Amino acid sequence: MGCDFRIRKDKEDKMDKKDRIVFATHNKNKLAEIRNILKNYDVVGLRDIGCETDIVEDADDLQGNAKIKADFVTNNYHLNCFADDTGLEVEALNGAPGVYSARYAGEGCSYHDNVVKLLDAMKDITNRKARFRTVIALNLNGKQYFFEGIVNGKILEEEHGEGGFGYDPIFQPDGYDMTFAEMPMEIKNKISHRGRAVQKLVEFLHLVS
Ligand code: ITT
Repeated sequence: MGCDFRIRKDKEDKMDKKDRIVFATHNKNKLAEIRNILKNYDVVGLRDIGCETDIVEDADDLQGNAKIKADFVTNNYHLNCFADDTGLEVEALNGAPGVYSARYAGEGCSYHDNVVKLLDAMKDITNRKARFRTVIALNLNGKQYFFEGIVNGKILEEEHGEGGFGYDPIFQPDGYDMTFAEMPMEIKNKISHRGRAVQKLVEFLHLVS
């Protein structure tokens, strides 16, 4: 009986204990979004593992940058890890700002500087079609996997909403009459580029666990 109890307790402890996975980001907004989606995992950020390094993302596409970040953690900390890179791709600007979305208005610029620069670049453009694209690189037990998520929409002519981050106040996803910055996080997470890529990651993690 004592033994039965111990087995049951061990099982319960195991069920309570969430699998830990590193999300290689310093971006608190992204970490909060992902924790909200991956509720069954103990998702920790770079700061949580004591990594203060500003990992240089110098690849020329999203997949390359996601790989650089995930590999940095796995090579230096020997942990399972995933990393994402996201770009806002505007059709009339031939896919810009794309892989340069974070520093579109220059090194050290703010989210608002980027928004202002994009609105200015598009002031005479009527084709407002754009999409957010996320690529996730996952390093799991010595193997590497990639997942992609896309959301189509358009760039508005002015900012709307206070929520979200980055280009959210000017991006309106198809099928909605509000920007990402006007939506509750739960809705954004369901339909967003990152949400969709993470959904694929979650399905994969369930398959392999
Ligand atoms: P890490 O590299 O530390 O993860 P980051 O801020 O550089 O964080 P990304 O490379 O993923 O983030 O994204 C590049 C830029 O794209 C980011 O700085 C934002 O301006 C924009 N961006 C990313 N995800 C976004 C989202 O969900 N909504 C609006 N803008 C977003």
